[in-house]
Amino acid sequence: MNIPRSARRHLLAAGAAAALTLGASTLLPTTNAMAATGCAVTYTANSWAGGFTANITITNLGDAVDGWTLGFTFPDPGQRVGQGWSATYQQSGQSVTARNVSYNGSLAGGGSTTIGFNGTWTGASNPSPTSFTLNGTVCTGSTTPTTPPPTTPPPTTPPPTTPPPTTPPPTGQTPVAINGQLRVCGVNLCNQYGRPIQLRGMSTHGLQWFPHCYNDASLDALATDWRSDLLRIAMYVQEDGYETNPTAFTNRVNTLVDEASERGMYALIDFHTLTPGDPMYNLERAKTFFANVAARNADKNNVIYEIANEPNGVSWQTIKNYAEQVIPVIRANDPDGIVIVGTRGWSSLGVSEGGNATEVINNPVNAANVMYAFHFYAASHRDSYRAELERAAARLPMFVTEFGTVSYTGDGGVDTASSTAWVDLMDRLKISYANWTYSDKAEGSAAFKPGTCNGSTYAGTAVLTESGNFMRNRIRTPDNFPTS
Ligand code: IDC
Repeated sequence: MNIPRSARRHLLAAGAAAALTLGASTLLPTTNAMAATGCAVTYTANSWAGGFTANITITNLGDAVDGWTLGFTFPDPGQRVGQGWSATYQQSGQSVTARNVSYNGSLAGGGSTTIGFNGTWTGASNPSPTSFTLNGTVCTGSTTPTTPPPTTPPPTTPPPTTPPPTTPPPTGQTPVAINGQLRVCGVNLCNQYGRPIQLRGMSTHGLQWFPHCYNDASLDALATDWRSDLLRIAMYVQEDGYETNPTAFTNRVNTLVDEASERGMYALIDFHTLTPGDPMYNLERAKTFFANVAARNADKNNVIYEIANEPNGVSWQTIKNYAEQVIPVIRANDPDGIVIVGTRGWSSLGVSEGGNATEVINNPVNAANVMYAFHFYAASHRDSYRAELERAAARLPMFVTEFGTVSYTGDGGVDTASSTAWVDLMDRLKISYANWTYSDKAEGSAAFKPGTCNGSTYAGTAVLTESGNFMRNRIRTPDNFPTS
């Protein structure tokens, strides 16, 4: 995709410290008028003809606030805020206000939050706003005249993304070099020649727990020894994941996308929601996250977006509503990236909650280039699940974004007979898959023996568990991708 784009970044910093020196015996005032205030704002816009996506990072340089309103003015009358995320927007003329939503209203001193919106513009250019206020305090530096505004972000405010790599795209016989930009055609995943393909690969474990398992040596082994087509990047949202540090987790995901790209593998970005099972709980986080990763990786041809790992305890209609709000954010930034939507009952097409695929077949997501996730654990899910996947795959584009050779707990012994039946089925139907997990956790589903990630050897079979051996044998079977 070649979106004409221009990126602008402005940093505006200021402090309006209500300086009051109080003696030790003075009663401390409790009114807000006495609070120190100040703010720094970075505004980044990716623009194309008539449209743009803006990301705004707000840093509170004053005392903690509970509830905030950001104000700014568009320089051009033709600029309009459209769909926003992580804030509630109002526009009157050229003036815009953005108010916090429930989860980001409390900003500690030094704390920051990122919000964003998709907008439109009609003038000769799309200039960025140059002045911002936070709860009425101007963020322009006017109250600190002796200190010129910094021209680079202070260390406490890292930019929301790392810059795209300058490494040239891979050439030769890697999966990405052969297949290029993928798209959904009918119920299939098709390559740049419009021919159905199957991608076979591995999923990371939670990035918050096993960061040391994803390094140059392990990813080299995945690409060249396992001959994997795909790396699924499992970014938990809860359980000490994304919600604890959105900037750090976003950067970590983007770095792993680059690592997969350098090795010619597809990168499947997994927004790993699990508990709570209602994806709407994370809607604003999803919009913020996907706006960022889609804009950052828009020019790549190997990125696939998985927007909700395993919805559970919610209706298909709720999942569909979520998807129809997140997909436009991705498409505004990366128009041709495939999006995979989780299904009811831990991505079982509803089967694990007593349903079946009919609810999706009769009421599909209203967007193009979309696939549906199916997950299974071979020791827990057998014939009835296989039958439903096969039935669904005749009507819907299916992608097994996660499965285990063991029980649904992620632990226990490998069920070789059931795992073989499953992988044979996926091969026959050309259903792409990622196996849980490329990690050394002491549990049956992990591919590596415990302690492997403390060393430097990942290739070969000496470091593998029974599950790892099984999966390596299946994944490294030659791909036979069509080339015309
Ligand atoms: C499991 C991990 C386990 C971890 C747990 C935390 O294997 O080490 O303690 O998550 O929530 C899924 C989920 C996936 C689970 C996996 C196994 O997508 O996060 O991983 N599983 O239980 N769905 C079905 C099974």
